[in-house]
Amino acid sequence: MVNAALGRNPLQYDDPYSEKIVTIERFILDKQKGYPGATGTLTNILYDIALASKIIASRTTRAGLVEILGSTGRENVQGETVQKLDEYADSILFKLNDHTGRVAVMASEEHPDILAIPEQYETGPYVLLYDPLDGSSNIDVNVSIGTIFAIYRRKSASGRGTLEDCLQRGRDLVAAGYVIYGASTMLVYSTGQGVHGFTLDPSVGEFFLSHPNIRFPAKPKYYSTNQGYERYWTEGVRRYTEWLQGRDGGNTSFSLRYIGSMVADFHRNLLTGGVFYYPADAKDGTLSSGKLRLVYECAPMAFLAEQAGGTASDGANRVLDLQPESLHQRIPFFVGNQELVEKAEEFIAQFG
Ligand code: AHM
Ligand code: MG
Repeated sequence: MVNAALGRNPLQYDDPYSEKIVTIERFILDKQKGYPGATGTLTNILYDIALASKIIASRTTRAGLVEILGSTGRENVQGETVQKLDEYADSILFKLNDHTGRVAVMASEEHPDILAIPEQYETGPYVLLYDPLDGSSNIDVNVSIGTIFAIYRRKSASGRGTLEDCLQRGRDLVAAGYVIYGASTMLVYSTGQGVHGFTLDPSVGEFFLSHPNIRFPAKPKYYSTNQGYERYWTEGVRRYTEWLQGRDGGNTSFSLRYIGSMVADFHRNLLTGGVFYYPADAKDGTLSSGKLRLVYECAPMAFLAEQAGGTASDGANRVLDLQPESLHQRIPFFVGNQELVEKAEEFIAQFG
């Protein structure tokens, strides 16, 4: 039916997919056409991650109903209690990618060392790193959680992949993304051609393109941080926070939103504009490097941020330029609208 006032069909929008329903498979294949010579290997890894996230989503949405909820009583390499849903997500991601011949090696936030491809399977050209369930302290209280993934080309020539394959700079990422298990499940990813979001229709088990070409809005609204730790922060981070609140006499005034699941905090800020930070703190007496892991959490989110017109910093350096020294290395992390991240760097450079 034509909308007389607009003179056009009300279902027509300006994006190129307005007249068709685009599944994630179709979209990834369309994007692959932009890379002549592409073999489809990366495309298939992305399919497998989308499939893994559907399986994980089906469990997370039933978390209160099945035996899966609760702690296993064991601790992971960070000394945190591992919950069963973390283990489930971890094993699904591994099992969907270990036998395909597309991946040389994997690494997961839940394991201290790299995850070798089993001997009976062939290896492939890519490296897959993931945080299977980020924000896992929120599982038991029905708050959004997420999966983060990062894909690199292998550096080693052949055979089983190595630790060096896993310790690459974020600027060499081939693809990265996250899945948010929230009111709906969304997969957001980039292969370096912008950031695109897909929403899962659970009734048909399919992701549909819902957010093409996501960009940070020009006027950011939120800052997100665990302000309960303010007394452990450095002078620069405290003053930066006062600036965000307009308490330093300036005219800025951002609202505070903090979920405690980085994927969910990042996702909200990506859609509404804002900055997320988990800075260095002295909770344990000496100044730490923060909480978030460069390889599993910060580098992939930094890649997405830059692809969406934002940026990410450790307070002094571009995150995508950092060379990881170990798999579980933590860094202070500031990510979001470029001007807000740069402002944090200014305060830290001036006050420490
Ligand atoms: P996790 O990977 O063990 O879940 O930890 C990472 C999470 C982030 O999602 C979140 O931003 C942060 O931990 C919250 O930490 P805190 O409770 O100290 O604010
Ligand atoms: Mg995590």
